[in-house]
Amino acid sequence: MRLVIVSNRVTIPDRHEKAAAGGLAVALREALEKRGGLWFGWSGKVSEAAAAPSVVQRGKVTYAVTDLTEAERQSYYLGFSNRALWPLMHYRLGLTEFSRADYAGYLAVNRRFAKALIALLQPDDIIWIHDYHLIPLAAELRRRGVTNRIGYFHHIPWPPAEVFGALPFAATLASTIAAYDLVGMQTSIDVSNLIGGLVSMCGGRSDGRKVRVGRRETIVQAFPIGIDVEAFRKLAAASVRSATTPLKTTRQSLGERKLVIGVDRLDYSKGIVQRLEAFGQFLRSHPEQRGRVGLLQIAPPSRTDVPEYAELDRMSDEVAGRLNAALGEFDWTPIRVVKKAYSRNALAGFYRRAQVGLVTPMRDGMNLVAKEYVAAQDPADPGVLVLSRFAGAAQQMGEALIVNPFDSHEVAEAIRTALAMPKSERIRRFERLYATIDATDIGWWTERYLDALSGEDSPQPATAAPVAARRGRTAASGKAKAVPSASRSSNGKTSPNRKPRVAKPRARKRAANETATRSAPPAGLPTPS
Ligand code: ADQ
Repeated sequence: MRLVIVSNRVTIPDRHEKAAAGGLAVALREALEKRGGLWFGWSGKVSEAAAAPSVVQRGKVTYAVTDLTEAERQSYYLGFSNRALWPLMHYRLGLTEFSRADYAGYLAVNRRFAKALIALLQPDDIIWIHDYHLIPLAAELRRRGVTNRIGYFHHIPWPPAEVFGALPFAATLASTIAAYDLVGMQTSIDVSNLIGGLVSMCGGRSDGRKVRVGRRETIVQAFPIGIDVEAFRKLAAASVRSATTPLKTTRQSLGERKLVIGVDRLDYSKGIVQRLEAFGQFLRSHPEQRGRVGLLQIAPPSRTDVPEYAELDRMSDEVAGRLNAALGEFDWTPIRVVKKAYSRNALAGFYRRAQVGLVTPMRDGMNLVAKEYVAAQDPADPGVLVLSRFAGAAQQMGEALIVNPFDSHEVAEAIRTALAMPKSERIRRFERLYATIDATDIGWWTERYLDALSGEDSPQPATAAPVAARRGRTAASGKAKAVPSASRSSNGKTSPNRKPRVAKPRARKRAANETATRSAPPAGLPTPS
């Protein structure tokens, strides 16, 4: 069975490239290489006329990419996807801008993608479509007679029907979800919101896992996305030894000062401005900390063509400047905002150096930075994760300090608690967090989703134990993995004096599942915002 992946943007690796930057891109490419497959989507380029896709072969993977016209980029991508769906899905009705012309452009691009894709499909392909740009794609494929198994994964939150229903044509768009065989969401909250919407807006019927709209039945299930934990752990451990990574330079420039780190695309959903304000609040409430700790906020600009993003860029500069002027000293700048992208190596080194990882989105599907921060820690002296309760990751990562990002005092106090936390407690929290993210890493996620899509998975409720737990092994590797613990030294090697802890896979998976569901409100209840 060939795997066909469809995503809004597709980057064709150049021939000499060793590894792509993002964990998701790497994981999807690996899944394709294993089975042999096709990756279809937008090239990221704009051209005058919508031409047939160009097809490039790299090993066992065929890349088929198509350009957009400028009108399509404006309506489908910048307009409906990023000015209507993105804010709406992040519960930001005030920022949601709907235009019928943009919606028509969104549907037209999905139609065009469907037509182009059909020409490339084989009868036994399984098709995996990614994210909100392409919600109606399966319906367009079905309309043209495609009967293959088609799955969808929604990377961002899905809001309750009261919010989603504000979108004109909400029911029409939501009902196109029924064209999929399997819909993957990040959390059980997203699952119950989507099912609730399909029932209340589209007349669907559901048992909480399957939903029937019209004549089609779709499974909606939570698959919390993970990262390549082992690779990230190795990168971070290597950064300690390397003389050239930014970690060394950061150490020199910070001296003994503690570091709080934030890493995000510059996006209003990430709560960057609110985070800067909370750090200012922390310094005002705890003046003894001034000069002893700094915040490094790494935030490369994204979607700069959308006005709300340009405004955020300006605001973050303004707030950091104001706080630095009010609280800084001649030899200490409290907040550094760096607006550029870094390599995975460099990021891993920054995370490792930081005593506090500050991940405080106002709303986020999952948030991979929270997982990367934990993966990068020194098991013998780990930092503390402060995590927004509105990140999907909070459903799994209950040992972080969970905060409400709308309350700057609460975030400020969590920073204080994290900085003062005794080592034994930091280690205890780290070990549980690491075990969770390791048990549900990116390999586990890809395998579990594809098993479910290809029908090799047995039925389970939306918040059920990970498949691998029931198989009694880790899905990613098929065998038990050692959890780094305090018995490992900072270079990642096992200390001869203490035995490494090897988590029992069953227990680890159970722990992962317990933390995955602990902080979730009962199914059907909207999350507070
Ligand atoms: P994003 O909104 O992009 O993803 P996130 O999950 O945090 O958010 O992933 C961002 C990625 O970009 C991380 O891997 C991070 O390391 C990287 N990154 C951020 N700043 C960087 C910098 N300055 N330099 C280099 N790399 C940087 C969407 C959803 C999320 C969901 C993911 C995956 O919004 O909720 O977790 O998809 O499903």
